[in-house]
Amino acid sequence: MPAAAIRHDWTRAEVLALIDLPFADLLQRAHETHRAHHDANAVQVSTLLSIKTGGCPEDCAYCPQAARYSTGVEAEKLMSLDAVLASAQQAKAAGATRFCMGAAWRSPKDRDIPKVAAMVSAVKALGMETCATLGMLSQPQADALKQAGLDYYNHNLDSAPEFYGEIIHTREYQDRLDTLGHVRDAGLKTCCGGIVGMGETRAQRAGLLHTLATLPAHPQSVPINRLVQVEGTPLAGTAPLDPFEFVRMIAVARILMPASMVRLSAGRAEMSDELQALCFFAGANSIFYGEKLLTTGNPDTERDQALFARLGIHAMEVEVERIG
Ligand code: SAM
Ligand code: DTB
Ligand code: SF4
Repeated sequence: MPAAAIRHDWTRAEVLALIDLPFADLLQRAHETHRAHHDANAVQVSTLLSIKTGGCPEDCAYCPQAARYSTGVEAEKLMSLDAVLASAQQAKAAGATRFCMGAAWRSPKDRDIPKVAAMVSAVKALGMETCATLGMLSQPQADALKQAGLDYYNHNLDSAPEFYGEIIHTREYQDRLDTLGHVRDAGLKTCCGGIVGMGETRAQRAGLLHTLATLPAHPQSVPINRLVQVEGTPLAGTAPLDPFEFVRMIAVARILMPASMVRLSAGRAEMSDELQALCFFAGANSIFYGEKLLTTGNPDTERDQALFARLGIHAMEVEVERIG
């Protein structure tokens, strides 16, 4: 099947119609799209490291790192360059090709940028792709990180615009769109997605996907996180999402943004192997690999290696660029 044209003009109604399809119809369409654009048996493998943990001034209702919630996460200082480098070397030895450094900041201070830039350059020198997620960025900050060798910047929209206000009050949706603009203008690749399972409706999940798919450029990487419920956060105790709704989310992301990497992101530790296999079939082709996400657990590397072997999946060497 020839690869269909990549569209940026999806309507909300079209996205809703897709997410509402009978499950088998949706999966068939998603899988066909996946095969037209990707090796269906290759999965990109990234490792996350929290370079600055906890003590965050924001109030994101899902997040264990917000200072205002009692979650047991202690605030720490920015890690040393040596410690970050040692962790990246370990991730590379375990098979990761991309290293993503996360900081619990609302936005970095200008004086933090040279420190993170040094980490980026050192990780890049190992031959790994680099990614950072540090909160809101100004244009000069984005430019400086690009200069240091940063490949990707992760900044999520998190939810549909109309649901966002129920989850976060300390930062506007527009602030996120502005940062994404700075990231694109710096020539960085964008990693942008959201979280599901926060009590949103299916229509609101479609709203998030519609917003992502109608950005000026599709994010090269689209992380779909399933809420990891952490005791002490306002969202602890939220009714768990039907796993098939999660698969629908992956499938519609794949159809709307056919050339992007769709990441089966947070929440895998609580997923069965069968659910993950369904997500890969529906078009997920990227994961976080390694025992920890930022502060919460991820499947251990042996479990992931065994799952890949059972499914005949191989780790992608280096991501192929296909998106303009
Ligand atoms: N502080 C920066 C920011 O918020 O932009 C960067 C790090 S922040 C932890 C990155 C993303 O992790 C959030 O946007 C959210 O999508 C995801 N995240 C945080 N806590 C989560 C949780 N409990 N479950 C699922 N995803 C989560
Ligand atoms: C993303 O979309 N998910 C990752 C990464 N980007 C930074 C973070 C998941 C965090 C899960 C909760 C935690 O471990 O603290
Ligand atoms: Fe802070 Fe990021 Fe957590 Fe929000 S998601 S509380 S900004 S670390």
